[in-house]
Amino acid sequence: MTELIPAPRAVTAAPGEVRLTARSRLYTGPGAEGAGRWLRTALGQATGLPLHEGREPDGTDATDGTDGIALQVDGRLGPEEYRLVSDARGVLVEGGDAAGVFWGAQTLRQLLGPDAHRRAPVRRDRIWAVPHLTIEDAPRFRWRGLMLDVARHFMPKDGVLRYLDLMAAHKLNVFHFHLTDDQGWRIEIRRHPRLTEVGAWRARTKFGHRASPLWDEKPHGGHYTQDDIREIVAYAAERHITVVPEIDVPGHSQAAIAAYPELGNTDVIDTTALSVWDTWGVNPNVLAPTDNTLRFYEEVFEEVLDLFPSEFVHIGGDECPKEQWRSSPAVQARIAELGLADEDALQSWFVRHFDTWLSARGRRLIGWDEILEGGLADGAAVSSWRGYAGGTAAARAGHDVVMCPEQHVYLDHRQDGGPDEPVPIGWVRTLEDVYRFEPVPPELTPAQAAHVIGTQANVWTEAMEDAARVDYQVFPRLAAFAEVAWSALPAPAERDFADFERRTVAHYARLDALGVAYRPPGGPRP
Ligand code: TNX
Repeated sequence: MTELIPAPRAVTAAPGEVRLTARSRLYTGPGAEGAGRWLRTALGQATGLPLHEGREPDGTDATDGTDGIALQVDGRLGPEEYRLVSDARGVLVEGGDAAGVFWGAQTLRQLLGPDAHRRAPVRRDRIWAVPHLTIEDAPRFRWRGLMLDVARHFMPKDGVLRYLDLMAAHKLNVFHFHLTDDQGWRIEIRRHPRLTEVGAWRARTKFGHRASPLWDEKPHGGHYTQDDIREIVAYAAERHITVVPEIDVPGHSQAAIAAYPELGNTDVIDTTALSVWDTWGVNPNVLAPTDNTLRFYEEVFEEVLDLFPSEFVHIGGDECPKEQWRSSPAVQARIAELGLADEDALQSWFVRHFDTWLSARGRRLIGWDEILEGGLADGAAVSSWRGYAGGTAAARAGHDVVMCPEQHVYLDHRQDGGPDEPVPIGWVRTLEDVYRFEPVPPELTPAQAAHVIGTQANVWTEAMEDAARVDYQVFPRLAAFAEVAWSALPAPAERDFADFERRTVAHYARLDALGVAYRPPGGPRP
């Protein structure tokens, strides 16, 4: 039962076990109440055990018997660090902070076996046992991210909440929420209602070729209301997950231009004729860098900041073709007026504008690595997606970096070269490839490497129409990614993939209990 994923730093096993029974109590010390609430609900529904609060009237721990659980904060441990001790006194989880206790509670659920991941008890007579052991554990990175693209295919709110649960089960703590793109705008903005009235729906989807199951003539869409977003953010926070919103500018903006044609380059094309884009790729219809556009997006970001308390706000910045800017007299006049060298400098100016704007509001800007072109504002951070180069350059220049190179951790890419993969796009990225992904380039000095604040797996959903398809692409590779992000693994060539694979047997059983439609180890079922 100690086939944990992600692997903890150290496990010391001992003979014996703690058995949870109807008499078992759950004690939550100061600062551990949130983890206690989560654990009582999770284990309560799976086991049917009441896990009554174990606090004595005088406030002391009542789990000094033989079968209780105690959750406590111990300030001597570091951030997110935890220690789990199961012995004759019961199970004690101590965390350096509330998050540490929560990660320890997640480990405890894994120790109780796959059925502890169900939502109702399946066997009343079963014994819930935690082997006697001591676990010491802490994360390698503070940013352990998953990006979900809900613009290409909308994921209804329930599916997002479920993903947050799955992230927490893998000790991932940053949910990068890709909310806008050419093919859809997914967040209600009160000041600009057409963003969702018009921008949240496209008439059809053309993918690949006409015979493809994803080439269809049916409308796709949906959006989250502001209350949905508040719920998602609060649900994530209870799981120690930060939601980082992304509003993609100045490229990937056709849905916004379809809703508000004045945002586009109106002297180059008739933007009133644009609709929400119905195919994939890099789109030439980008924002016009006018004062009106800046003001419009400041109003959008004002509402976004109100909804998302995250330190970082993602402004996209990727794949902004410059053709329209080159052929637009208005944009050329703007470049001259601002005294800029060229269109790249204009993009940089655009990004800097929002960097200053966000900094003035106590936030930090993060963007895809294209934002490095033309110079990056101090304090801004980079999501390095086109390989390591952008991230390496950014770290050397003193910028914080989240490593998410498409060659390694793009989970939309196929996991096998066989003809039966349901999403046959991109490079082949097997479970082992992901397991051997190393976020920190070896050429960085220790001081530069410290700027690699973490890593992130990205899930672009062009070819994933529903949650089952997303599950298939994401699992089991997210388990390998989680171990890369959390565990202090050795250099890629020295990683024990066979041991990881051995532990995936237990993990598949957990995923089954959680209802995850992962890719089976032998490949797709016919
Ligand atoms: C590149 S990664 C994109 C996305 C696509 C993805 C498909 C990035 C910043 N831009 O718009 O969905 O490739 O793999």
